[in-house]
Formats: sequence, C-alpha cells, structure tokens
Amino acid sequence: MSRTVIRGGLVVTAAEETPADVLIEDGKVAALAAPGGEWSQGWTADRTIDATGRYVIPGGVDGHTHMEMPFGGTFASDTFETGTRAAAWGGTTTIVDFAVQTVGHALREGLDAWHLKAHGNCAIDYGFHMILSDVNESTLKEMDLLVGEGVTSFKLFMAYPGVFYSDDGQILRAMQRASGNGGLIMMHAENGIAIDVLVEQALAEGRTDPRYHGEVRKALLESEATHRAIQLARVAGAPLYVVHVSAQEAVAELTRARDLGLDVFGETCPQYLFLSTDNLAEPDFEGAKYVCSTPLRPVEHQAALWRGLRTNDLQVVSTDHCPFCFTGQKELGRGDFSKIPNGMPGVEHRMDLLHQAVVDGHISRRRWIEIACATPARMFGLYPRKGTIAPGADADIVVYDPRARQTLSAGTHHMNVDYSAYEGKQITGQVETVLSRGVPVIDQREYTGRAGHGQFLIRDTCQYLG
Ligand code: DUC
Ligand code: ZN
Ligand code: ZN
Repeated sequence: MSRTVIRGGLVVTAAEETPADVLIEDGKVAALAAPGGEWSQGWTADRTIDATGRYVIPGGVDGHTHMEMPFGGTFASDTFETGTRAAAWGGTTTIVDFAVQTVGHALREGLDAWHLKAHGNCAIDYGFHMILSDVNESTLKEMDLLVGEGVTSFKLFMAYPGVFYSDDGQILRAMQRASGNGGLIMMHAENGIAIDVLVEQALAEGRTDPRYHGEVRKALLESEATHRAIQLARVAGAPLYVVHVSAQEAVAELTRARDLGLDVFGETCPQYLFLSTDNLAEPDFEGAKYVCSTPLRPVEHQAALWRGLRTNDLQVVSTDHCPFCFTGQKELGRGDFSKIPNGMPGVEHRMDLLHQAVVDGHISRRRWIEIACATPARMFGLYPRKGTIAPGADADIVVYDPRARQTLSAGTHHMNVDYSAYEGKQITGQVETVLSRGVPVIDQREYTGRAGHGQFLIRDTCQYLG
C-alpha cells in the first residue's frame, strides 16, 4: 500500500477551512486530522509533503474544455496530451471535454472518436459531455445509452446555423428526453439566426475587424436565447445549465428563473470576468486573440457576473478552453471577423485567476473552491469522488502557495498556443504540488506526470438538483 501525508497546511473545501494533516492511501483520501496531533503523528508514509503556510485544496474540476476540437476550418491547438498537462500545471485535475456529433452521423461515432483522441494521452482524469448537432429520433434514443455509459450531459447550440444549430423543436425534444433519462442539457444560448443577419450586414458595410465580432453578437441576443431556453426547459420539465454566460442581461434571466425556484444553472468563464471588449478592439488584428462566443462584453458586465457568482445565480466557473494560435489560425479571419476561429486558451489559469479574485475581494476562499471544484463535480455527477477533500475521495489535491507571485505569459505557460490572453498579468498565488489520485503530476513546480495516467470518468447524473 502506498501512503502519502500532507502536513501543516490549511485545508480549504467548499464547506470549511481547517488546519489539518491529510493521509492518502492508495490514491484515496484516508483521513484528516488535527495538525501535529497524536493521531496524525502516528501516521507513517512513503512520502511526506510539508504544506506549512500553504493551502491544501481539491484539484480543480474544469467542466468545459475543447481539446482538438474541429472548428472554423481548423482544430483547437491543444491535444488531450498538451491540454491536460497544462491543466495539471494550473492545479486542475479533472476536465470534462465535449465530444462532437457530426451532422448525419451517430452520437456513438462522435463519442468513439473522442475516446480515441483521449485514451492513453491524458495526464489527469477526464469525462465527456456530448454535443448534439443533429437531434432526431435515432439520436434521441442514443442519449439514453450515453447516460448509461457515464456521458450524462448534452450540449445544444442556439447559435451557429448550419454547423451545430438546433431549432426550438429539436431543443424541446432533447429536453424532454433528458427529463426522462436524467441527462443535463447544457445550452449555448445566443440567437444565431439573428446574429448571422447582423454578421452579413456588418461585412457588407466593410466592418470586418475583430471588434465587430463582439458588436454583432449582441447581449440582447444572448439574453433572448437564455430566456427562450429557460421557457423550453420549463415546458419539458428538465433542468438547464447555460454555458459561458457573459451578458448582465443573461444573468438577469437566470436570476429570475432561480427566484421562481427552477433548476436553472449558469456558468461563466475567467475571460468574461477579467477581459472585455477593450481587448477585442486591440489594433493590428490583435483583437482576434479574444474572439470567442459568447463574446467578451463591455467592462460594466463584469460586476454583474461577480455578483452572480456571489449570490449563486451563477454556480460554476469553467474555461471553455478552445485555443487557436494567432499565427496561422486566428489569422484565417484577417479581413473577415466571421472567419476567425472562435475560442480562447485558459485551462491553465482558471484556479490562479480565481485565487486572484479572492485576493481582490470578489469572492471568499471557500467560494473559490465551490465554483471551481465542488459545484462542477456535483453538477456533472463526480461528487464526492472529485471536488472535495474527504475520506473516500480521490486524492486529487493541490498544495497552493497563496503568497507566491507570478506573471502570466505565453513565454512561460504550458498550453500549446502562441499567445496568452493574460500576457503580463500579475497574480498572487501559485500551484506548488499537484496529486492526481495520490500520484504527483506536479512536484514542487516540476512536471512529473505522464500521458496515460488520466482515466476516463464514468459520471453519475447531475447531483445539484433541487
Ligand atoms: N464558443 C467558442 O468560443 N469556441 C468553441 C465553441 C463555442 O461555443
Ligand atoms: Zn458554446
Ligand atoms: Zn465551449
């Protein structure tokens, strides 16, 4: 039996903060005990980690990534190997990535393809959601099978007509199916039909720079779609999880639904909390680095997102990690913003940026762990195996130095992308050591993981209802 003890740290979970020693046996948390007390002094171990002056926190759970995603005529630049290694560097020990159904093909084909991409390549554990691009009788039946295999959530798009788009009837049918089989519908809520009209008009008028990507994808078209998705979910009697919420008007729709007691949930991402349309307007096509959908919003929207996170009208912060290199990928859209591949890198920086939010006073330490670890684990059926530090949980643990200082930069990050969306940003706090099921993957800021350590996670249905 292998045993590790982490001594002297402040254990922070969503529920509490306690100075405690942590005993790990065979990849699982075995016990927590008062630091230096008689009981924990008696623990023998193969390895002791000194966490004095450090936080001992659950590994991050990033519920929204797109490794190797085909999009906009190219592929997201992180593979499962490079992307999960970068995640580990940033203290994330679980990702839930989106397997993609191609129109005209079975869900099974898409899911198999994602298993092939990920299997043997991941440094940390991973699960899958399924993107439904084509809701029909046969894919509706397949949803039931996938829920049985631990793929318990399904993303639908109200945007991207001709690619991933589902109409209201398809959405309603998928929601009805999910209400019967326990699946969770995740919604990309933007009115893509209206957006495409505005895109065409902008391009015809010569408005081709990256900043127009933000202008045509209007906040009102996000809130309209959010409202419609909520009503459809009510009609179907299904819970709803709205991904990458960026507009304050969309937060208001979620708040209203939650005030009615509905099982409606919202996720936002660090880019919406820390970046804005000012970035999209950067000159010399640099704004392309920040093109993602939903788009970045004017800086005033950030306050509504932080408030939503504090009031639990927003429950989760994921990254929507979908990186494209500036050279050769983002550049596909020079002279036509609609050809810029949509997506931003971020899987490595979520835990640090949210710790910075603790330092800045936006959220508490426990709320940091709740929105980044515990709630995504519950939302996606992984709790308490992931998302907490408690006897029986997987020993996915981060030793975090809250006083270290770092500067985010493409020169030092580990994601396979040639720019940083946060170039030069100073952060207080840094990951020191990361265990995945008790195995060090980052050890005192050295990478000690290996491709293939990460295992596929068969997920339960949503544990956050009611
Ligand atoms: N939004 C992005 O920015 N990228 C991938 C897909 C999406 O919905
Ligand atoms: Zn989306
Ligand atoms: Zn996404």
